[in-house]
Amino acid sequence: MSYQNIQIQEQNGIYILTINREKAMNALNGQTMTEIRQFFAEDAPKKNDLKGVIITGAGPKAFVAGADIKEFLGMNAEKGRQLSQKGQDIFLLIEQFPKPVIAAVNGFALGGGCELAMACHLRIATENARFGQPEVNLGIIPGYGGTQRLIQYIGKGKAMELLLTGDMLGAQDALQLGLVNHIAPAEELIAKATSIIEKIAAKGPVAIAKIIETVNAYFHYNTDGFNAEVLAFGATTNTEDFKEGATAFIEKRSPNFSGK
Ligand code: DAK
Repeated sequence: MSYQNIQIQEQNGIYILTINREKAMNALNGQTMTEIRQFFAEDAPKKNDLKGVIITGAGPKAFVAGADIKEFLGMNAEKGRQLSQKGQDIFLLIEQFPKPVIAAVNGFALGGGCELAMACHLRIATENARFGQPEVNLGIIPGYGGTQRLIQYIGKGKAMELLLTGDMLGAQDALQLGLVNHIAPAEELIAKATSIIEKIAAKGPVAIAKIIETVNAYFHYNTDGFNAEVLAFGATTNTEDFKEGATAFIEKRSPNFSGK
């Protein structure tokens, strides 16, 4: 498949997947999600030389600033549930990929972007990286696993605060809380991720795959938490608040939520 919204570059068995929608802050629209699925489900498993994958965003400002808000309008509960499930399934493919996947976070990682980074095995960030789940500002909740994975990385108290306030975490705070593994200057970000993948590639591939599988098993996939998120996300997409939140964003004004 030829890709439109992502770019794949290979160097010595390390594949760099760049989300390539710089003008929209690399927001994840439906096509981009389909291409990410295509890469991890179909294309990458066929590459015998693959040592690992680095996911990053085009340009200097954003890793991924969320799901594409402009595609949200016209959502209903059923459609919301389906899209949430589809997104969770795609991010689960990344989390369970048997070779290391590293997020090279080069700016804003918000909403679906923070969820994408959290689905990767490790995160390396630049100083200007900002992490957050601002869905609450739009009157919805995270739908791609954010309510579950943020707790896994930073604990319930801090996760609850970020999810309820929509506040962002800077790179240093994210490092201190364990959301980020390393901070690197922008010009060394990919080199740092590459050197970690090279180190892992020198180990036994079966052991690497099994470590990924068993560490993930600790968190019990498909437990009620993820399913609860799908149902709750569907419910929030069916509200006046969500329409107002998304419209206000597009019209560049503050939302006026009615609570309906
Ligand atoms: N979607 C679409 N376009 C976006 C975008 C987004 N998430 N983020 C930015 N853009 C666009 C802006 O609209 C703007 O486009 P133009 O107006 O130039 O056409 C362009 O990118 C540049 O953005 P700004 O002008 O706003 O740039 P600034 O540097 O001033 O601000 C920012 C950067 C990242 C702080 C700001 O753009 C921002 O607050 N962006 C939105 C952050 C956000 O709320 N992200 C979405 C979180 S909600 C779902 C499952 C999951 C989700 C949704 C649905 N389903 C199952 C249906 C997840 C939802 C989210 O991710």
